[in-house]
Amino acid sequence: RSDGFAEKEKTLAIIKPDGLYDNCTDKIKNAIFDSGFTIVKEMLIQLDEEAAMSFYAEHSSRSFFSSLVKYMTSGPVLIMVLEKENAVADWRALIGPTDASKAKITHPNSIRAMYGLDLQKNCVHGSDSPQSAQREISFFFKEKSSGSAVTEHDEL
Ligand code: RTP
Ligand code: MG
Repeated sequence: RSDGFAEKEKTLAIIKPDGLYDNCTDKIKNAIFDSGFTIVKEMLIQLDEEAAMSFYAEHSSRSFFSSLVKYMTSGPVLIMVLEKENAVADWRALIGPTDASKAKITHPNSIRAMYGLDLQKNCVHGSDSPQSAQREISFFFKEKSSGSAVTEHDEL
């Protein structure tokens, strides 16, 4: 754009059960704000098996799928919509590689390195493309009239 206003983009972030359980929420949120994101929506929920399976449907044939569903339903998760210019790629860069134990060596300042544990318990999720971001945001924040994949929730 020539008028000096950058186009904003939205992405979906989740603080996973291990991130909430270990009280890393405030530190993760500080990293989010320090990197220039705005949290435009936020919702604390307990995923049921059906919602977790549906959210991660792309991985349904993978060997780790049932373990992933068990992990994501093991406690509450904090769903957030983040907004800034280049939000999708920038959030992925900030969280670091999937395997938190490797991230501790290769990307020590990333969120997964600092607050995650291993390949599964990596404390946060980030949409992997603008298309995924759109799909994932509407998965959790559909208009009430059309019904959401997640029915009961309290918006914070
Ligand atoms: P996410 O979708 O949660 O942001 O993570 P990601 O893109 O970095 O990684 P992805 O391949 O989409 O995997 C989704 C989540 O599944 C768990 N996982 N376990 N081999 C394993 O045991 C394994 N691989 C992946 C992780 O929790 C990962 O974030
Ligand atoms: Mg992924």
